[in-house]
Amino acid sequence: MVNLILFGPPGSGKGTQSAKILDKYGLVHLSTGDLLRSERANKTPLGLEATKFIDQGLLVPDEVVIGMISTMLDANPDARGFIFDGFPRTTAQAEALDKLLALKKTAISVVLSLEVPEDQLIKRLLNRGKDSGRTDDASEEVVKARIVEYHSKTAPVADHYAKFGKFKKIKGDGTEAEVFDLLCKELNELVA
Ligand code: B4P
Repeated sequence: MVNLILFGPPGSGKGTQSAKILDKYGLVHLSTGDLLRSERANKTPLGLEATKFIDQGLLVPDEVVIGMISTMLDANPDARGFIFDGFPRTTAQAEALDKLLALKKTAISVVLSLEVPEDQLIKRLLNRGKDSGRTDDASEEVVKARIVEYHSKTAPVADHYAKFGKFKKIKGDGTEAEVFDLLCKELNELVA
């Protein structure tokens, strides 16, 4: 079983590259961002609660996203592996994920971190905000708040997996195809 965490700051291309990896490797895609947006679109109590955080560029509370991931793991008992996109975003989420996977007698295979300079992240997100309708891409203020949140709460997740020798940086500021090629080089070795 191959379990990949696609890691990186907001706008680094996690969602974009996940879509390409799914097509090629047939892993199950678990994006907490997509799951939260779907809850929000359906106006569920969880979605309405999450909206308050997302609109300010803040992370949604750990217990909410950990619960969603736990449900999705149980819902896919026959998966040959998972891509975790946008999760874990805190050390508490990483510890919870490790435990959930251990219960299923598996573990994270590798964390691939998309490295993109901050000015490009801001440009990409504001550009997407022009027509995505995403409130968290709508203003420079909220985009910058997301990047601050990333540095304070998400960046430490890198150390958590580096301790186990599972963390690898990938140059994320090339074209989508160039970044995908770099990711495939890593994944081909794992999947073979
Ligand atoms: P996410 O949905 O995870 O979104 P993201 O970080 O904005 O995007 P991503 O890195 O996937 O970038 P993308 O490929 O789309 O999170 C949204 C919010 O949900 C969070 O802020 C938080 O509030 C909440 N949330 C989610 N997970 C959570 C968790 N675990 N805990 C707590 N809260 C959580 O690319 C961005 C743009 O760049 C696109 O327009 C794309 O076309 C462009 N792009 C991509 N690759 C490019 C390239 N190589 N060159 C040029 N442009 C590129």
